[in-house]
Amino acid sequence: MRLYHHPLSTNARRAVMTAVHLGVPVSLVTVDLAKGEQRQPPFLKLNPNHKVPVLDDDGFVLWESHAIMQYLCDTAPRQTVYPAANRARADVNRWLFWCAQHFGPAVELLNWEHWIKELLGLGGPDPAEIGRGEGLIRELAGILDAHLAGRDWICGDALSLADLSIAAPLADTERARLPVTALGNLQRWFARMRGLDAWKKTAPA
Ligand SMILES: N[C@@H](CCC(=O)N[C@@H](CS)C(=O)NCC(=O)O)C(=O)O
Repeated sequence: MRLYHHPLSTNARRAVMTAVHLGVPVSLVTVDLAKGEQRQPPFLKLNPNHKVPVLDDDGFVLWESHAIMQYLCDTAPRQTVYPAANRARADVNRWLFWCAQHFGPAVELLNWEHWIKELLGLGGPDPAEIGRGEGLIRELAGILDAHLAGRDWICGDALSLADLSIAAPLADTERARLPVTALGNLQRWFARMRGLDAWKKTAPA
């Protein structure tokens, strides 16, 4: 399997972390986002949305990081991070959708305003957008922090795709200046995530 990624893409990192955690062998292919390789015809044929990650499993091409995480689990019969039981799986799915729909995009907004925009020569930060992003993160990270009170993991009593998904964008805490550092439950859980092999092995060089 080939997994197209970029080392600084936390959307790609959640898919790469899943592969590493499961021990599913993937060859990583770096897409040079700064040079716009994702908008060139060869990559657009794989993903018309011009985004990483993309998985190519012997010609079966899959985009969207959460779909890739779930697919990787389905190829690993003894995996434990995506439970089979209906309610346990629904609980994990709930957090994956929460991350895809709410948390991830709010982090992306602050990444964009604080450094990506400038890197691409598209101007400086917009204070109104920063205020909006910070408001979203305060609310969402507050919900996660409250949920993590007295828990080691987001779902049940073991690591799941929910943890891998939501930890990934937190790698940008400093660069995106996420207002999360005072949230004790969240920080304790995030320290646990940073201790995982899958986290350490996927850290950008
Ligand atoms: N919802 C997508 C988001 C992917 C995404 O936004 N990828 C970014 C990097 S973090 C990207 O490739 N951006 C390049 C572009 O939009 O041109 C997923 O979860 O896979």
